[in-house]
Amino acid sequence: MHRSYRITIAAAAAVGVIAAMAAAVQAREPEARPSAASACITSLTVHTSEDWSADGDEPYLKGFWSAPGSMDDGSIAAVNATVAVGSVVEAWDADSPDPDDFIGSDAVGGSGGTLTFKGDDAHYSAQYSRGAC
Ligand SMILES: [Ca+2]
Ligand SMILES: [Ca+2]
Ligand SMILES: [Ca+2]
Repeated sequence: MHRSYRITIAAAAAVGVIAAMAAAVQAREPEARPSAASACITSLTVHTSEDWSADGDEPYLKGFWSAPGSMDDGSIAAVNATVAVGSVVEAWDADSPDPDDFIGSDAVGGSGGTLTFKGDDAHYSAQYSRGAC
């Protein structure tokens, strides 16, 4: 009688721990949800520059990122910007004094991938992954 009483206590304690763990998992879920609708643009690559100058282009992603300097063919720059899934990203080459050049736009998908920007005889791409940066 004494032994079975102790086993019951242990079982009740184990159930209590499992219930607490389940509650903790449920409590975390609402925080994880918004990142499912976000993506992280990790890098931008200039495959073919628009400018003919030796330095290459001065790329920017309209509204949230500019290259730290000029980028010639084959250059890769870190971006690390969080964007919403479904948003359309525009890539431009900054020029002065003549107007900036629109290279292209692409939409951010839900599972990561590559944004492709092709126009004005130039070609850029950007890598992105699922979730916020
Ligand atoms: Ca240009
Ligand atoms: Ca330029
Ligand atoms: Ca121009």
